[in-house]
Amino acid sequence: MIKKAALSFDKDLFKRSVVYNVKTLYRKSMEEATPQQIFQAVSYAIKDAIVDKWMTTQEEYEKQDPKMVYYLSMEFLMGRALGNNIINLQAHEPVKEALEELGVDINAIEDQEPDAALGNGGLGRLAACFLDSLATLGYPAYGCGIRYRYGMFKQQIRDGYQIEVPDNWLENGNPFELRRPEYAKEVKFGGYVNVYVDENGRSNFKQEGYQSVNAIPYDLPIVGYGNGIVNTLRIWDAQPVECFRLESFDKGDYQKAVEQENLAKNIVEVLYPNDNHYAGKELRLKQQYFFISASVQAAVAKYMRKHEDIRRFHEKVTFQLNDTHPTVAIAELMRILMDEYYLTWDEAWAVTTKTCAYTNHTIMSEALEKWPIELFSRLLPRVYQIVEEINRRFVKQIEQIYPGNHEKIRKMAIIYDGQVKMAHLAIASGYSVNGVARLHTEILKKQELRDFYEMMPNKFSNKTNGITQRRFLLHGNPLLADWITFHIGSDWITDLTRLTKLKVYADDEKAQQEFMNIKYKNKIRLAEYILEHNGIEVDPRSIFDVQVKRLHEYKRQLLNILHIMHLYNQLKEHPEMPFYPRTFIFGAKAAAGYRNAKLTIKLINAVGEAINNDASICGKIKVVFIEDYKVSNAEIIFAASDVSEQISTASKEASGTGNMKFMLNGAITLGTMDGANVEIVEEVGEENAVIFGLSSDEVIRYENFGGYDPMEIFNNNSDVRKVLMQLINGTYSKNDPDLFRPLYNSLLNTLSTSKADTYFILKDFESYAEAQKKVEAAYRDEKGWARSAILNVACSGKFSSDRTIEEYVKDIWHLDKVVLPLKK
Ligand code: 26M
Repeated sequence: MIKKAALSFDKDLFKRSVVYNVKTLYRKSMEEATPQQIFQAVSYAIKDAIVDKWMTTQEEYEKQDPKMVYYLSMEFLMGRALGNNIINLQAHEPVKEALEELGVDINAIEDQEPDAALGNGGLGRLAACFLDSLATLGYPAYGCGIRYRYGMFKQQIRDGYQIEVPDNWLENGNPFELRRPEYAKEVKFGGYVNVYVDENGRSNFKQEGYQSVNAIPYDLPIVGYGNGIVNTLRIWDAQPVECFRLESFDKGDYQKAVEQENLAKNIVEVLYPNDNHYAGKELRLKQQYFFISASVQAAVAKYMRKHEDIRRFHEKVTFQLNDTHPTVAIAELMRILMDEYYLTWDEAWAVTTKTCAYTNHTIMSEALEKWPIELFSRLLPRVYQIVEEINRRFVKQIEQIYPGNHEKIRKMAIIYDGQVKMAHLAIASGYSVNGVARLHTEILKKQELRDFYEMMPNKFSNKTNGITQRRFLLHGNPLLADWITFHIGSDWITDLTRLTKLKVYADDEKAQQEFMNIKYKNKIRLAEYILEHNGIEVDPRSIFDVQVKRLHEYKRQLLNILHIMHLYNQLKEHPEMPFYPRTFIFGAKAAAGYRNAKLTIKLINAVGEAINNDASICGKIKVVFIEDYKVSNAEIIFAASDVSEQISTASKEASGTGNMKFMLNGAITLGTMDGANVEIVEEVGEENAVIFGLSSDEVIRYENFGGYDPMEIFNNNSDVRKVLMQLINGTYSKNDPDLFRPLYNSLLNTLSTSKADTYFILKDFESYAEAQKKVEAAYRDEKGWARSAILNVACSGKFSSDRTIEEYVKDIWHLDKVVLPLKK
């Protein structure tokens, strides 16, 4: 089958372009060039193919003047660009052939690209999936973020411990980016606000005595799949503002110049590697205001190039706030409208409250952003004045609705107890609040944001997350993608619901065999990766049981590894017991300062070390910790997985998106009724997933009664007791028996300084172990398993980010699709 766009891709031109680029960039022939140099040359050749479409798209946006969404996010976890761009240009076949003819393997070239890891985990990757879907669906959109010099740290495992290594992703340059200094914006920090009354009697607010930096935009193309649309991800770099000539410095100027230079250097230096955890760092607030001020200024300037009346800004622009991190956009827009365009408060408010919409991604209370007033007002004096006024009016409104109810004000005020509460600001000032899975949204409405929901129910809606099938199936699992296309055609690439057509193959024995054979080949590919990176041999015929995600106590990697310790105990005690060989695979980065998370990584590696080298169990269990889990190796891992571990404490995982990527690749979910797992089970049927553990209602009920008593389980369950004792008797830490005591304490807390087992690991242990037995029994039934796996793929249609984006467009953004003119 020859694709339309493949015909329009000029293979010979591409080949000449690659050879030419190698020559002009490196003065080398193809034979002499290194793989990295060929990667650069190929990327520039692909960029050539993108640029025309990019210009046409942007010209068309100029002409048609459609409403645009600005997706404001501190994080965009893009992964690699080259392979994805080739796929979305529908040029994979010709490019692969062309490179073969040049004696080059396309996969080896793709492997040369460092991941663009400008994000931590779920929230950052969701932003990347959304950009792919927006472009593919033809919606006018900008992503706005920060061009961190260093992205998410590289993880090395040394002696079982995580070591963080700086991610110098720009070392060899970024061939796809475009520096655009002509659109630079100045961003001001600190100083004080003076009020001047002008000749019209108008008060003018001026920030003075400030420090400033220049924000320089770098644009990255976001290629839509096969539709000629190319949107823009704009990430901002910081440069010092040029002040005076050196010789004219007096003492004060010199001091200021040095400080401004440092400010510019520090601001975009590094991504904070915390996931679901707020630390209250001053530099983090600077990062937030830096990219928000630049982005809002740019959006307003762009609007004013074509329009007269700033009062109608919201008709052409909507800002989607990716969690509270960009929430300062609300006050910044108010500031620009009032101080620079002289709108009254009411006029500015009318615009702002129709422009900004907020997505909540977590109910973990430690993730809520609350800035100390002292810090906030010192750094952003004018913005703080505006937040104060928003708060004053909001509190007045609460008092009108709930007269005399101080409790409401205490719980809902934007400024309270010396803190600025960013979620409250976002909800009070935005026109939309959404959660990211049905259960999550219900918990927001009934628990966390209950008061806000009661006061303004119409703002709330659910938008269940999704993922892009272009990256996580078409690119990551080409064997399965081809098999699917062979059976049902290629429409699924842009309409994932078409996968339901695969249902008829679920009971077809030939299809089952083909499907499992593809899974087997993908398992060999992962086994090779593991052998190369870990030096561990794993059997691709064993069950690949996988938990890959950020390391966090609520995600309960500890439950998984405790259960592995238990299985190992059983195998040692009963060597003859029936046991289907299993490969347990982990991948996870821990925030650098998160002690229990880092200790869990050490535990996984210590248990792996012991089990993998114990000849007496004949290799029945293997435990592998994949170093540096990231988007590029994730694609290989999902494709090769049999079992998808989604075992968070019910109510804690807002949605999860890894769960969807596993499902799309035919893994069976072993999970709690949490986040989007609930909807996954609803789609595929509970007979095709394995569910265990407390429900979110049960968890919340326990929490409201101050927790539960894990000692009871310790006393009554000898399996649990044995495993827990192994944490503190040196079984996995011979030289330091106390090494894992903090993990033991987190579960039992004999010191009673804090609550014990707050994530219900022991409470759910038995249920989890039962569920794992069901997994084994199910896998032994080869046909039954193949059937379930195929049905998982067939029922995954709902979880495309294309569906999610269509819902945002219909309910929140109200955008129109852009149609490109036919090429002459
Ligand atoms: C906050 C302050 C300082 C430094 C970092 C942060 C921070 C960074 C990332 C806080 C939270 C961050 O991400 C939260 C996150 O990734 N949430 C996940 O969002 C996914 C997409 O909606 C969901 O699928 C996951 O369930 C949710 O955990």
